[in-house]
Amino acid sequence: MHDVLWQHGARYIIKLDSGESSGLYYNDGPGHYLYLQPKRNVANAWVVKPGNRQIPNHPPNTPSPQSPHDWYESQDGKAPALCWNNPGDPDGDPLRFYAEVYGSAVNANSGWQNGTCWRPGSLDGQYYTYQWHVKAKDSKDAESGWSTTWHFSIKAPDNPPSISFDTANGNSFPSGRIDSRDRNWTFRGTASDPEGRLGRIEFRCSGDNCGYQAGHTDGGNWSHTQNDMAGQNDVYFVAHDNPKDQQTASRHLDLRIDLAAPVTTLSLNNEANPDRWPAWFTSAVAVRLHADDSNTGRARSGVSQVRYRLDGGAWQAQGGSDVAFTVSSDGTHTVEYYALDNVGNQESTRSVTFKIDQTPPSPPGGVVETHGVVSGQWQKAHNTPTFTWAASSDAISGVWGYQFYFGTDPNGVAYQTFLASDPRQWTPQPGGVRTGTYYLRGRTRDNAGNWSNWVTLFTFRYDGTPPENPKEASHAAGIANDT
Ligand SMILES: [Ca+2]
Ligand SMILES: [Ca+2]
Ligand SMILES: [Ca+2]
Ligand SMILES: [Ca+2]
Repeated sequence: MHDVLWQHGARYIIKLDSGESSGLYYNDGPGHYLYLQPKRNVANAWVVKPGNRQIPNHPPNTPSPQSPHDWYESQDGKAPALCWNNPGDPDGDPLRFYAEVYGSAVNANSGWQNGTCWRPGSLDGQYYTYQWHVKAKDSKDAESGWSTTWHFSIKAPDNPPSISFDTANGNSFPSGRIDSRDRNWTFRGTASDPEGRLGRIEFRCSGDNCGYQAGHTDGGNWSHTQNDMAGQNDVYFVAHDNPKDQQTASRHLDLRIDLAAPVTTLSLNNEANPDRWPAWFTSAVAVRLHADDSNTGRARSGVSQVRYRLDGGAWQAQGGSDVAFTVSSDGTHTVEYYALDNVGNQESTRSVTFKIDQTPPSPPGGVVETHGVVSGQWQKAHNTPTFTWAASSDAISGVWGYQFYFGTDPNGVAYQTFLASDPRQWTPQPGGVRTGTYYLRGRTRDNAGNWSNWVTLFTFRYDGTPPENPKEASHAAGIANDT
């Protein structure tokens, strides 16, 4: 009966037996039984605690290192975190772990801990090679064996170098940009390495034309000379260290080398094409100068000023790229001009000459009728007048020629043209004129195209009508008969 009860989970059972060897069974703890009268196959008395039957404990499985990998090297001067797996326990017991750095120049241990990582911070700054392993313990204090041994090293830290790019041809370029027309450049700066293992200083350049290297000095006070640079270039330097060849770049210089002078164009009265300028201007001339800067590659510094002078006078400087002025006096004029860009490139002096004549010539004068007819007097002897005149004068461009009118209109204009080189003689009506009053009028033109005003030069009067009475009659116009 008691066997059945026990096997079915009765918690406590006592049985008394009347046999020769009554005894007592009792449980005094997990896994331990006191058993009296063991030879008896029928116990006299028992005490049983079901579930407290002896269950053997198993030690944990042995953990394995996980990270960092074996023979890891720490570069920052500090110990790495050491990690391992949780290998589990055959009984499912919770585990704790004990890692240790051992057999090294300096040692350390984690103590028993729950986590599976441990950073041996006491090793920071101690630059040796170490070995480590780990073991586990279950909640019943059973321990695994030690894991395999892994290794790591803590290296002295190696920081990158530093570099400063201080000057370019002595200019500290606080804006990061230099405009210049210099082609040869010496760059200077300093560099250092925290570990004192500074390597080379490297010139870096990209752009229109980086020229060629003409000198280079590495070291804490480095320098670099580059010749025949041109255009826009991005310049900086890179410091290297040893042995890891860590690299640090300096600040950049936007170097713009403009070698091209501006080009200035001139217009007269808004006409820039000299082929369309007149030989002579007959009014004041508006002179305009406009300069455009030329570039070298992508470098164009811009026009700073235009300089000019008129007729050999004092040079004038005008900031910016435009100049305008008026020339109003007669004569031949010369404008010399050039422009400068912002880095001092100077255009070759250009020169333009033009002429102004806005003064009319003197009108025709000195008119003579070659038969002796007197201006304004009636006469009947000559009805085919021939006139001569004196040359007009023109102080500026010279006399080009004349125009004459001959007719009955006292205000008549535009009849016959004579060039200055033609004979100054005119017989306006070779067939003769009828009775009447005729006016010779004329004007003079100069080579610039200026005309004098029309003027009446001669009044020719002819009366070919016979008188009605030879003694008494008189001409209607009042001319006396010559008997
Ligand atoms: Ca266990
Ligand atoms: Ca270094
Ligand atoms: Ca330029
Ligand atoms: Ca003139």
